Parts: sequence; C-alpha cells; structure tokens
Amino acid sequence: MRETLEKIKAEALEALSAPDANIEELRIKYLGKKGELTAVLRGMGKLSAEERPVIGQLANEVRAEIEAKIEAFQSAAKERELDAKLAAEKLDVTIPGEKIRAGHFHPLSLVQRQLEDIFLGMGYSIVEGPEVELDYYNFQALNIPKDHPARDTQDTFYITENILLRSQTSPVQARVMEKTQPPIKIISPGRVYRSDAVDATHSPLFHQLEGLVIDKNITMGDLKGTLEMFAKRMFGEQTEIRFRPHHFPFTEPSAEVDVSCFVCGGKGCRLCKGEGWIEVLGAGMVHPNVLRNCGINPEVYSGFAFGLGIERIAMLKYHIDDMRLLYENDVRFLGQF
Ligand code: 2NM
Repeated sequence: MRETLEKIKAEALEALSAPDANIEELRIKYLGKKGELTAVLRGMGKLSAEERPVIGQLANEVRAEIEAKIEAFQSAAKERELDAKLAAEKLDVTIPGEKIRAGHFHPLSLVQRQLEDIFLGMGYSIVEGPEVELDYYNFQALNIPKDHPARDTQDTFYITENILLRSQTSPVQARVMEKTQPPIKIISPGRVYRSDAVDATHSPLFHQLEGLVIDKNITMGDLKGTLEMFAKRMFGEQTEIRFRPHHFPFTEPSAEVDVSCFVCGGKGCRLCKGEGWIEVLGAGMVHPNVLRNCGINPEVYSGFAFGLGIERIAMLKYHIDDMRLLYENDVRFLGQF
C-alpha cells in the first residue's frame, strides 16, 4: 500500500507538472470520490491496527501534496492570465494626448468686443435692434430726405415700400430716443446691408458700431474728448485725432474723423498712403430735426453721434487688404487671429 501511495503521488505530481495539464480532470482522477487515492483509503480496513495510522498519515500527506500542487498550478495560471490581461490593457500615460482644437472668436467679433469694452468703460450701454427695419426709422426719423441718394433702390435693399434691410444702425438709436428721455448714452453694434457689389472694400452685408450721447449741455468738445479717448484706447496712447468738415443729414455740424497713422506715427507710410492720417469715423452733433422727430426737445437737450465700420477697423488693425477674407471662413485665414 505504501508503494501504491508513493506511485500515486509520483504520477500525480508529474502529471501536474505538465504546463498544459487539464487540472480538473487530474483532480478527479487522483482526489475524486472514485479517484485513485480514495480507492486506497477504502482498502485501509484490511490493514493491521499498527499499519493503519501510518498509512493513513501517509495518505493524508499525499493528498495534501497533490492539493498543494493543484493550488500552485491554479495560482500560477491565474497569475499568467493576469499578466496577459495587464499586457493587453497596458496604458502608457506618458504618450502625449490628442490635442483638442479649440475654436476662437472671428476677427470681426474680436474687434467688436474690443470696441464694446472701450465704450462700456466710458459708461455706455449696448443696444440692439431689428435688421429688418421700417423706412421710417432708417431714413425719415433721421432727417434723410426723400431724394437722398442713400434711399435709392440702387443702394438700399427694400422688402416693400416701407420695409427694408437697415443700411445703418442709427434706426436703433432713433427707437431708443423715441422711447426714452435723456440722459442717453448708448452704442449700437450690428449688421447693416447695402446694395453694393462685392470687392476688396465692399460687401452687401457689413458691420457698424454707432454711438449716441444726449443730455443737457452736450457739446462738440464732449464729442472730441470721447473720440480722442476712443482712438487712444483702440490704436495706442500716442494716437491723435483730426476732424474734417463733412455733411451727414442727421448731424449738424458733421465731420469725418481721422486718426494719426499707428504704423508710421504720422510721417507717411504704405498703410496711410503717405497721408499720416487714416479715416476711421463719421460724427457730428445730432440734428435738431432728429431730436424733434424722436420726441426730444432740442431747446433743452443736445447730443453727439458717431459711426464706424467694424470691417474697416479690423482690416486696419490686422493689416487685411481684402474684405472678402473676413467672410470666406477659410480656417487658414481665421486661424491667424
Ligand atoms: C455716423 C456719422 C454721424 C449717427 C447719427 C445718429 C442719430 F441717430 F443720432 F441720428 N446715429 N448715428 C451718425 C452720425 C452716424 O456714421 C458714419
């Protein structure tokens, strides 16, 4: 019996050493109810009283060794499985991540926001209004006579006789004046429409920002101080401004406003075409007819207004020589801002 046990042990340990051993089959074969070891134990009844405990102990030792071997085999298998899993799921945290391509503001939005910041800093409020506008607010209220060239269907997009796409943002200001008594201190940025052929400096849709201040005792001096402050904030502290007489129907007196060239400082260069000055604004004192049309008494109140083209400012600031680049949405262009 001792030899049988030793044989079982040797056989079992050898079988369990094969790397491809079928562990469950071997467990049943050696340790199962109908297994070889059980068969030996069953035969123990025939043994003498002295032999029984010795063989019994040996049988237990053999069982324990086989069980230990099985356990070792299983834990080795588990470890191999885990190693394989870890290798398959390996994550190299040092590999650079995929860059997230964040979007950003369009150059026109950047300039509009900068303009808004400057005027918000001077206490202005931002107002918006309809792009589809009444002829009344776009022209009549603003003292633009029936025969003015701006009212020609060649220049303005009419929807009906009385409804049009606004050709300036001043109708927004006419609406504010009609609704509120002074003090008024507003800017109106937004889209405007004119029936122009597309070229390097024209587009049927472009953007304006107009400003309006109305209160008692507002003078041309206030207008000059405001625009000088604006010019320095926008183009640099060294910037100076120059007023040239002009005509607008809604202001009197009116002026075109230049800033000293921020590239050459006024000496004359390519940007200012040798002039030393660059035209950026239209401005003036609000015409008494406009105030009256909007329900404000010109004997009590006065005010100034100004207007600028956002595209023009953006083209100057970023040295863009063709306006069409601003609308084509080519990412090679937009990515530069
Ligand atoms: C400009 C130039 C001069 C202007 C006038 C008004 C209003 F509503 F008060 F009449 N708003 N904006 C104005 C004046 C606009 O743009 C070149």
